[in-house]
Amino acid sequence: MSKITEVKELVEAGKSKKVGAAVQEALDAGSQPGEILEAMVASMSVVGDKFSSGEIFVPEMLIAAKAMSKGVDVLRPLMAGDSSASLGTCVIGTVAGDLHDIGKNLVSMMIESAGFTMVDLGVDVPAENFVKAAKEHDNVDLIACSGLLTTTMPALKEAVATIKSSGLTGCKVIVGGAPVTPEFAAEIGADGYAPDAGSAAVKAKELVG
Ligand code: B1M
Repeated sequence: MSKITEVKELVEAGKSKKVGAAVQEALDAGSQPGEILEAMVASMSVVGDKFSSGEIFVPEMLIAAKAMSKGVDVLRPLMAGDSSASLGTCVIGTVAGDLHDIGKNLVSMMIESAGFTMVDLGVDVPAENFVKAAKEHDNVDLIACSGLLTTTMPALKEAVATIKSSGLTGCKVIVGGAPVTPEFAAEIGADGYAPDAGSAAVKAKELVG
């Protein structure tokens, strides 16, 4: 079995204690960090499909998510790009009612590696907390809101509306997450949308540059 396949299977099985070492072995065997990350993201899709079909339940999803986070911890230092550029500060969080953070963490890592200082508010972030954080920190030019559930899309809308009516002039808002489309992002008044972590970093630079 290739090392990447092993990582994929360990994440799917939620083997948190073994994933870090397997990721390191895959790297040592010559796999690229991006390749390993892609394999782990694919594992989470398998986990999601198994949940949808009733084969597994919430605890198994949670355990798999923890395992993926362990793998990401090993990759994080290798994915950090040239952060010598200072593009300002970005406040990021997953919107109210939503506990999914793996995608948000990847987006945060990529925006940081593009040259931003990140203020990560975590998950289940009330709309007004994005504004509060943006006012409390210096040079916040960007707020990034993640949402993974169709049921929390209204919370994304509320977050954007609250930020836009807060008097934070010049602060751009980017949104994303699996159920979010470019059309929805435009409809709720976001300045930007990105489908994945890599393009979120590109869009972040575009919006602020
Ligand atoms: Co949940 N969950 N979950 N879950 N979960 C999904 C999202 C789901 C699709 C599974 C399924 O049914 N197939 C489904 C949503 C269905 C829907 O809304 N239509 C679902 C559900 C239903 C639920 C619960 C309601 C289940 C229940 O309780 N009955 C519940 C809700 C809890 C809550 O949030 N209030 C729930 C709970 C959980 C856990 C807590 C157990 C766990 C999350 C743990 C954690 O995050 N620490 C979990 C997990 C792990 C998943 C799946 C399996 C994996 C999510 C993930 O991490 N993917 C997921 C199925 C799936 O995704 N296929 C699922 C990997 C990650 C890298 O991808 O997050 O999409 P993603 O991020 C991508 C892009 O979306 C994008 O870039 C990222 C990287 O490329 N992106 C952005 C994300 N944010 C962005 C922001 C941007 C730009 C791009 O700009 C700001």
